[in-house]
Amino acid sequence: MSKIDVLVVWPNRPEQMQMLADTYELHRYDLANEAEKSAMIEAVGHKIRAVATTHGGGFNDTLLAQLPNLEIVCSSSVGLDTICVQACHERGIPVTNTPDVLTDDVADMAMMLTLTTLRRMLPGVAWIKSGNWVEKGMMPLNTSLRGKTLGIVGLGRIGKAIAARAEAFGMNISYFSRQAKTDVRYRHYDDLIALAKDVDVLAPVIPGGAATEGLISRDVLSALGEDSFFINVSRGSVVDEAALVELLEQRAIKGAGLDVYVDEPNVPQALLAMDHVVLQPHCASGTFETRAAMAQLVVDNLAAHFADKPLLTPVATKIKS
Ligand code: 8YV
Repeated sequence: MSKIDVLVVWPNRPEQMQMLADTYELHRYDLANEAEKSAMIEAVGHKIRAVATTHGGGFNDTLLAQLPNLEIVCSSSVGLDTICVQACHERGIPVTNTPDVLTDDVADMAMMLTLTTLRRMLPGVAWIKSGNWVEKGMMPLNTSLRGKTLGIVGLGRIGKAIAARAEAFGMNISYFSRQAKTDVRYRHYDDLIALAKDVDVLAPVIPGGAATEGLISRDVLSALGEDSFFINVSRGSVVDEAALVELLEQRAIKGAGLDVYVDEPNVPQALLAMDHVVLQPHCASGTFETRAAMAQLVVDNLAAHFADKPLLTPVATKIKS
C-alpha cells in the first residue's frame, strides 16, 4: 500500500521527523527553493493529505488553495497567528497545535527575562569582563522583585504559570482581561491603561494576530512609566514596537526583556545597543524536552487522524458572531 503524502512546511525534531518518514511519504517543502516549491505543488499538491508545520513556517490560504485533498494541518506551536485556521475550518480541515507542553518553559523564560532585566544581570557580566569591578569597584545597584507588582495581560495557561512563579519571588499579581476570572484571587483590571499605571512590570501573554495587534499601544506603554519594566514572551505584534523602542531610548520605561519581535528574525537596531534591555531570539519553548514534546504531538495527532481516532489537541472552531 502506498504511503500517505504529507507536506512538511517546516521540519520537526530529528527523532519525530524519522517517525514521520517511517510512516508517511514526506514532501520536503521546507528544503525546496521557490521554483522547486512550485514544481512540488504542481506535481503532488493533489495527493497531499496532511501538512506539518510550526509557527515559524506557518500555513497560508494560498497554499491551502493548492491542496484540494488536504485533511489535516498539524502545527508544532501553541500560537496560530501564522496559520489560516479559519480558512481550514471552513473547508472542514482540522488544525492541531501544542498547548500545555510548552507552558512551563515559556513561563520560565518570562521569569528569566524579569530577573535578568530587573537585576541587571547582563550589565553585571559586562562589569566584570570590562575590568570595571577592579577599576571602579561595585557596579550600580539594581531593582528587587519582592514587593513589586506584575501586571499580566491575558491570564490563560501561560499567564497563570508566570503568575505562580512571580508569586514565589514575592511579587503581587494583577491582570487585565475583559472579564474577571473566578478561579484566581489576583487583582483584575478591565482597563489596560489603569493596569499599566499601577504595575511595576507589564507582561502581555496573549495570542498574536489581528485581534491583538498593537494592543500594548504607545499610551499603555507611556502609562507604565519610568520606574517600570516591560516583558514580552507572547508576540511582537501585540505591542507598538516603535513606541517601545522610543520610550526605552528616552528612559521613559526603565527596561525590557523581550523574546519576540514584530519582524523576526529582524530586531530593531536600536535595541541592540541598549544595556537596559535583555533580548532573546524567540526561544521560550526552545528546550530539547519541550520541542520534543511539541514534535511528538504533531506525530500523535497525525496518527490519531489517520486511525480515525479523536485528535489529541485540536484547535476549536470559532463560532462566528
Ligand atoms: C515557536 C511559539 O515559535 O508555540 C508557539 O506559538 O511561538 C514557539 O513555541 C515554535 O512554533 C517552535 O517551532
